[in-house]
Formats: sequence, structure tokens, C-alpha cells
Amino acid sequence: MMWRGIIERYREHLPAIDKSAVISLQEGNTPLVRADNLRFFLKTNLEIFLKVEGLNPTGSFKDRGMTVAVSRAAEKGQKAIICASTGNTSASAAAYAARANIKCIALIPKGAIALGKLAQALIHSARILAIDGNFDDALRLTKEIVAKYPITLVNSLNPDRIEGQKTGAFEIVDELGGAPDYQFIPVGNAGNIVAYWKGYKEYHQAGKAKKLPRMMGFQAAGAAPIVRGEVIENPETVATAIRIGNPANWQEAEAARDESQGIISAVSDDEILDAYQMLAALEGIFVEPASAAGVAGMIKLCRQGYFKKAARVVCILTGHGLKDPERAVKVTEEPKIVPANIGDVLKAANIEG
Ligand code: AN7
Repeated sequence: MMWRGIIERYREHLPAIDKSAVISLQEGNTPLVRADNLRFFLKTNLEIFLKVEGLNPTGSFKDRGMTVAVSRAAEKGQKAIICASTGNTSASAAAYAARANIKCIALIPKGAIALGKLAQALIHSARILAIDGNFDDALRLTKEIVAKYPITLVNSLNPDRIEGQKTGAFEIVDELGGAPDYQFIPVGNAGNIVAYWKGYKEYHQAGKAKKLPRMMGFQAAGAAPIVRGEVIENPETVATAIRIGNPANWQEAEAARDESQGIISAVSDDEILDAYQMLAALEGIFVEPASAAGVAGMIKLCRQGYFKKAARVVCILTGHGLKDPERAVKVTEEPKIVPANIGDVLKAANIEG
């Protein structure tokens, strides 16, 4: 049967939306890929799966929550949505707003979002405002606006976003026949970790999963407010998607961590970029840097001997590598320039000579 998106697939677990009101780009149903090369490289007995959320319609996990939030806003007759964003939320909101024929306003930190995401928001005709500040400033302003004007907030403070997002957990359980032992996930504004935990709990209560996973969240070391227990005024990391100093879902994320007996910890930019390159070189999967934070955390724990026995883990790869092509070019070598003759080409390609 044709895949019709997460609202049609998981309707009974989601807020009521009339069939005719569904705004969908057929998001969800993303691949869960076994990472045996990574497993052998790490010499671990973990069974590793990667949930490739970059293969959603706008290239990130945000589409799951956005289809629910925008469908519900449009169904209520709202004419505009607004978000603050490090890039992916704005790209997704812009696309779904275009499809719903409503206006989208996005506040982004000036000069601090990846080029692909900016291109997406612009081409889908969102009204983009580059704020002379960081994401946390943008979110604060956005909250002030929705308190005064009839515009729907589509950040993960909107419960509809969490509802849609939790379907990622449903897909994992449906595919594996149960929950994994551990789930690794990057943490920025902390909506995703909260949503996955909600999804696992609901499936558990519905009898579809016997156990619950430990939630293993990772922030970038320069933007790790939950790990450090304080707001970070000037967060810094190469993983611009998670350059957030005051996450909206802070308490809920701590609850997900504690209820699941998991952890929220930090990885350095070097560890993030190592994992980023490893996924591409060993598994053929190109993610954006933020998406590698969870994998970096798993690698770090493996090397510390954290896992005492075999276990099944899922890493959520939140966004596509093409979102931020400049980073890939920066961490690799420039292509060698070769004269246009067969001898030089054979030599340069190490085929002959
Ligand atoms: C690729 O787009 O916050 O912890 O404004 O784009 O749920 O915030 C993006 C976050 C991880 C963190 N990976 O998820 C935004 C935004 C990628 C992301 C996160 C984001 P949350």
C-alpha cells in the first residue's frame, strides 16, 4: 500500500485531524539501517541501527511534528505560523506552510544557520528574519509575538510537534519488534528526546513493546546547558543545529533521562566531526554535524568500556548532510587538479605509474 505519511499511518495515536485537513509531504517511514561496518570498526558487540531521518521530505526529522502542527493550525483556520530556528525547523515549517497555503515567519540567528536550510526556507517563500542574536534570543522574541498575535507557534513548545515526532519511536518498535536497549540522540532544544520517550512509553502501554529503552542524549560541549545545569549565554559549536543555550524542553528532557535511567552528556566538536566522517566513510550515510552527536556519544562510551554486555542500540540521525555541504568540504581534502590527459589521470588515480 502507498505510504501516506505519519498522520494516516498512526492516526489512532495522534490528536484528531480530519482526513480532508491533513497537510502532508508523506513524511516518515525512514530507513532503519544496520551499521555493521561501524560495529566491526569499534570492535563492539553492540548491534547498531541508524534511523536515517535525513530522508524525510525536507531532509530532517522536523517533518514528523510539522505535519501535525501545520495540519492542526490550518484546520483551525490559522493564517500564519511562526518559529525560531537553527535552520531545520524553518525549512520544514516553510515547506508545510506552502502546502497549506498559509504564511510562515521564521526568526533565525544571523549568519549561523547552514546554507542548505536557508535556501529551503527562502525558496518555500517564508518570511525570514535574521536576528542579530542567537537562537535563544530568536525563541524569546517568537514567544513574545505569539502571546500577542493570533499566529501559531510551531517550535516544539507546541505539543502537536511532540505528538508527530513521537512516531519515530513507533516506527523503530514496529520494525524491530520491540524497543532497543539504548537510543542515542542529539539534544538541542530537547524536543526530540522528549518525543521519542513519549512514543516508547505509549507503545509500551499499548502492549506493542515489552521493554523501554534508555534514552542517551548528547549535547555539544560548547552548548551543553542540561549537562552543566545552567543556561549558556553564548553557546558555540560547529553543529549549528544544536547551538542552543536555553532549551525549551529542558525539564521534560531531564524527566525522559531519569525515567528511562539514561544519560544526557556532552561530546566535543572534534568527537562530533569524527563521528560525522565515520558515518560517511564507513556506512555511506551523510548526515549534518549535529546528527552525529548521538553517534559520537555512542562511540565515546564504547571506547570507555561502558557496555558490559551485548545490546541493541538505535542512533537517531536527525538531518541530511547536504544541509551543510560547506562543513563536508572543510573537513576533507580539496580535489586534486589534474591535466586533461590519460597519463596524468591514471597516475593521479593510482591506477598506474
Ligand atoms: C539536525 O531547527 O532546533 O533537541 O530550530 O536540526 O529536538 O531541538 C533543530 C534541532 C538535532 C536537536 N539534529 O533536536 C531548529 C532546531 C538536528 C537539528 C536537533 C536539531 P531538538
